[in-house]
Amino acid sequence: MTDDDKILNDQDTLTVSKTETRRPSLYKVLLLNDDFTPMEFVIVVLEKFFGLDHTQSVEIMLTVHKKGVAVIGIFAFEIAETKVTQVMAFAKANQHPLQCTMEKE
Ligand code: TYC
Repeated sequence: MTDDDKILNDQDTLTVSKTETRRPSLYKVLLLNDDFTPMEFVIVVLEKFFGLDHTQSVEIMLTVHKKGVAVIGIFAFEIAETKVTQVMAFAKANQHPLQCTMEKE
């Protein structure tokens, strides 16, 4: 429940109604390790599609490399979906088997 909407109608009667605002569900975007995608390519992906700086990108790439998977961002559904599509298309275009997925938080 948030702000009240106050409307003064033509009989000068004050109508107060509640506006329901729903926060959008959030989705985790996950990057998966594999044995073939070059480390430098993964770093470029993180910089290019997730706006991370080089240091953050190296750190996250190494986390995925060591642990097998990492959450690389949390977004509303359509943004998460766009990121996954962009990463998968970029990996495919460069013939790397890199996998990026999303799941509801
Ligand atoms: N394991 C890869 C290698 O040794 C590097 C890598 C890291 C691949 C993260 C995918 O999401 C990944 N070249």
